[in-house]
Amino acid sequence: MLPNPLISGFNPDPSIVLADGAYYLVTSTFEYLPGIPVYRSTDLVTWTHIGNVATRPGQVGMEDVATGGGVWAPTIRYRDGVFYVIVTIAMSPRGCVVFTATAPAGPWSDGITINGVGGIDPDLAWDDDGTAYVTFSGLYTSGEQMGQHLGIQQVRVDLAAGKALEEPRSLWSGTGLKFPEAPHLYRRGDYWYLLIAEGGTERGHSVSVARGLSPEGPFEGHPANPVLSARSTSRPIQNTGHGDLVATPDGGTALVLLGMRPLGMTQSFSPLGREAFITPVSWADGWPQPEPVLLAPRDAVEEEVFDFADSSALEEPGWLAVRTTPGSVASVEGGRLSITGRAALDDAHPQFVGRRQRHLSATVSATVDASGGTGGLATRYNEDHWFCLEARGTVVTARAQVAGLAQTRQATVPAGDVELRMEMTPPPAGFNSAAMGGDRIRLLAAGTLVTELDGRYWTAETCASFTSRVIGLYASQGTVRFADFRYRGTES
Ligand code: 6LW
Repeated sequence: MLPNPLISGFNPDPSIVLADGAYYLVTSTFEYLPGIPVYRSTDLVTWTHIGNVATRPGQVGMEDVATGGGVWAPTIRYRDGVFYVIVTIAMSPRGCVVFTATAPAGPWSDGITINGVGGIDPDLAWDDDGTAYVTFSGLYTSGEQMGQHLGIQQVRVDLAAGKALEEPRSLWSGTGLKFPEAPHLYRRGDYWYLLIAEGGTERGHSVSVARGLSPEGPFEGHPANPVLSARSTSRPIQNTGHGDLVATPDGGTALVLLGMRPLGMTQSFSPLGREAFITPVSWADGWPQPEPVLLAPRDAVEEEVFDFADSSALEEPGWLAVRTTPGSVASVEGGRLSITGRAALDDAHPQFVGRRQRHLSATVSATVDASGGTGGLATRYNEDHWFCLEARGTVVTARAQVAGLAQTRQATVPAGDVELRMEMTPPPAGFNSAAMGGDRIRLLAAGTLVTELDGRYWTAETCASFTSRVIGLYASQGTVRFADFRYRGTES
């Protein structure tokens, strides 16, 4: 059985391609940079984060993008020795962009905008004669219905010139559930298959499929659509949808897709937001049938230690910053990471560098020297939802920010280096009030508990967020120096 989550933490909208015996998987990153992580595997089990598509701010133009805008739902494809990533840079003038690379670890091209694609979730496919099709979720882009869905649409495109060769044609609208989106188009045997998501990315999320004899349709829906959904079930993986099909090493088919791991009872909360999962697919009467998505956690303890002895530490591809690159927020020198603060964590441009929380049980710590400024360790969803341990001289303040309102607790610590630590664990099982909440969060300074939090306030549901938890280091004023950033996570 393949592990699930396949790639844990902030990794929504997965898209996958098999090229020369290796799998490459990309996910959405919204307002974070670098954008679009590229994960590589040869067996679908062990994955390495080999690089990112958008490593230069100019590729995505997101300096002032709205929270939740930015990089939405990339599709990765491979043709004639070239990797293609097509993606919507939402709420940005860049629109629908195609990036190319010959090496998937990068560097990737500056990207070319494809004019004439009015919507989100673009897919790229080629007919035998080389005609390139962009199939996407059509949206009204102006007027009173702006933002409403128009169903799945398609245009033939000239990739080199960056333009649609026709007005969008409507292909299919799914079964009538809300938000038909996330289309992917494939050829298999005599048929072209159009796989989509519908029902919205929340608990109603579903996968539906249609087929036709031409990439342009007409498409006929599967009689038993949606072919996959976890809605109204007690499965531990919910929100399953937004999938991409791929051939498995044993000659079968699998679907990679997004899902969530809600904690709690009937109302439930997902600290890690939308993660990447996988499920086997069988074929019957020429239709794909994905199996329900089952939990199969990896049992290893994963540990990462950054002592910042290596001045290139921030080039490791898992570091993230908000609307800018990690290297423009922090610098590594003399065994320390330094951040000079200009803004608080509720600013759209915080001086923050962090990494994905990837396990429901995780401990993250850092040693902080706040003799020259104010800063510390923070976990963020967005500007309005974060918590932190903020050091300033010998005072450590725990701040919990929800919907823009803050609660604080203070502790006094000895002068000099202080260890700040966050511990997250799932709630206890059982029929009690603790089991109804989110994960348990303990915030410690110099080994002493400063406060405990109910993690439900930093979940995809409560934050109404497309993103997930990112944990890291920040400064809001002066220069704060950090050593020894540690992440330790386990699912057991
Ligand atoms: C994405 C849409 C969706 O574009 O959420 O789950 C949007 N699906 O397909 C943002 O990730």
